[in-house]
Amino acid sequence: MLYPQSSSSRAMISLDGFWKFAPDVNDDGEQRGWPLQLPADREIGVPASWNEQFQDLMYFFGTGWYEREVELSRQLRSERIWLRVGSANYLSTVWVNGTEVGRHEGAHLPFVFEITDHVRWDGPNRITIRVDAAIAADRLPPGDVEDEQIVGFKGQYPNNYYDFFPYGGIHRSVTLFTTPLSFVSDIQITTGIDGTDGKVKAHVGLSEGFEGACTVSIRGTQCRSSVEIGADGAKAVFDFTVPAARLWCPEDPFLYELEVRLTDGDGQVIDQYVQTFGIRTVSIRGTELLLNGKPVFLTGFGMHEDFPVLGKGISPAVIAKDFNLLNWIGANSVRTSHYPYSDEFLSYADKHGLLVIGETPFVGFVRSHYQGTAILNKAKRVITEMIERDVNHPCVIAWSLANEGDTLAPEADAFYEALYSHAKSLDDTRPITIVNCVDVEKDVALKHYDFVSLNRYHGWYEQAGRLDEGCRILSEKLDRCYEVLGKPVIVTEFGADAVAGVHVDPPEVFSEEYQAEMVTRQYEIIRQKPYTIGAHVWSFADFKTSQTPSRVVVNRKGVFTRDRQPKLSAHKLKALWGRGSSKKPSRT
Ligand code: GCB
Repeated sequence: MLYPQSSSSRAMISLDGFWKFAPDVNDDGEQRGWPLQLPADREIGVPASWNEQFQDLMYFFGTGWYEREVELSRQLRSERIWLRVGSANYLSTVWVNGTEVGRHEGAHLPFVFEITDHVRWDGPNRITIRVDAAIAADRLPPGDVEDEQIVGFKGQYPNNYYDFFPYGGIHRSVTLFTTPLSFVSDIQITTGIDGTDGKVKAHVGLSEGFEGACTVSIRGTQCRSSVEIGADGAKAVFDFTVPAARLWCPEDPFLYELEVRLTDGDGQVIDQYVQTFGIRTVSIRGTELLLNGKPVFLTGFGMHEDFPVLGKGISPAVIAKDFNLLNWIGANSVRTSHYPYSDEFLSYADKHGLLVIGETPFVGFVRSHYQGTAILNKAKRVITEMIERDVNHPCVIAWSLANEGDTLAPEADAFYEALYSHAKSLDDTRPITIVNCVDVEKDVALKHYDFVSLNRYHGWYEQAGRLDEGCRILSEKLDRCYEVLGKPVIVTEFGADAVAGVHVDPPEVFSEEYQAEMVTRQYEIIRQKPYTIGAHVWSFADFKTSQTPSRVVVNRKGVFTRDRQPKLSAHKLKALWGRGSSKKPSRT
């Protein structure tokens, strides 16, 4: 799916700002005619979760309705009109002027509906969006799972089961955009390297019925090619060689621009779309992760899209701040725990050279999810949406298809193998992993994946307060993991809660000193292992969770506070990573 863009052939109108809002406490808004007129007495900010904008909505996990009006310029009358929602948690239904135009399931990926036939040109258009944020076992991520199946997070409030707050609402931008009648509908770019040449393959999708020329060029190079498209052709493939290519990497995140132009028989430009991309390769060789053929060690964090008041709503300022801090501390990578992040985050990462493991929203699958095909099919659909959206981002170097599912259950074997093959069939240019938190010797799923991701809390959930013992056990468990699986390992989570301002010497749990000592010591243990490809501290910043005795209002494992102030651990990691220990010791 192409990100909306304004160009000589396309217009964009942002619908971000204030929308009328009504909580649908009895879930009967539709019967009461809300698609035609919302009886809203309040206005709410979009994009942002509804929960922190009004106190009475903090613990509202039902259905919320949004409405706003927009008038369109007559100049757009000959165009096709589309409505795009960057993301909304969880089930969305959209009406335009009272007519339903589409529904989408899923909290973290965009959806687009064509609304051309429902738009009026003689007055305001009413856009209504219903967002059902209920927590349920068959949603992704699943919540309210049958009690006996739950391993952790039992009895928390609300009962979402995964460890982040189940915020509701429209979390990413809402945009109206236009395309011409015939238009570029899809671009997928893959790249390779041959000596100093870059190899670029572009698959270009076109809307049905286009007849004319499709010309593709790479700006700033001699690469240019054109094909004639007949009425039956909806896809064209282009191969280019870029001599002396500038390879995308963290030190030089150079982005090329691929321009697609559609022209009619008279040579008039009908549509134009520019897609950025980077020329780079990612692979696993033995125990190494290679970027452009060179080993790279991932240093950084698992994080969350989470900020006070915004909840899970995106803000360019928060993205800029987070990247500033990632750069300050010396991190080269993050995992989008535990769901696909915004397009805007990934585009920023492309430009600033941050390496990203892109994760699905499959957190904490339990045995019942592996029965039948309903969840499997739903999960495959999400993987498809995620890969189609993100495939052109050079920053995304790997996919993580699940976090901490029950991978001991025998049924998990076939389930995770099916997820792996599905993702590989859509993208064979990136390594794929799942994140494990159980005994690797009994794990039935990891063997299907290209590298192993481990979440380990020795010195916190286990060996709490006993860091020497925790460090020793972590080291032994890592070695055992490599012995059993023989695959490269990244520790995707290790860390401790620290309440900012709590100081204890000698270090004790919940103090800044304990967290700082734990993450720096364990980081060094992980880095020294010859088979590791990365170490991600959990977590980048404190984040909101459900209420439970183990959480002091928020999860405090951030090395930054929720409002992004550094704890002692942030200073210690900065010193460590700044001294060059974000690299592997050389293998001689
Ligand atoms: C984990 C989960 C993460 C939690 C973290 C914790 O293993 O993957 O979502 O937030 O532990 O702090 O308990």
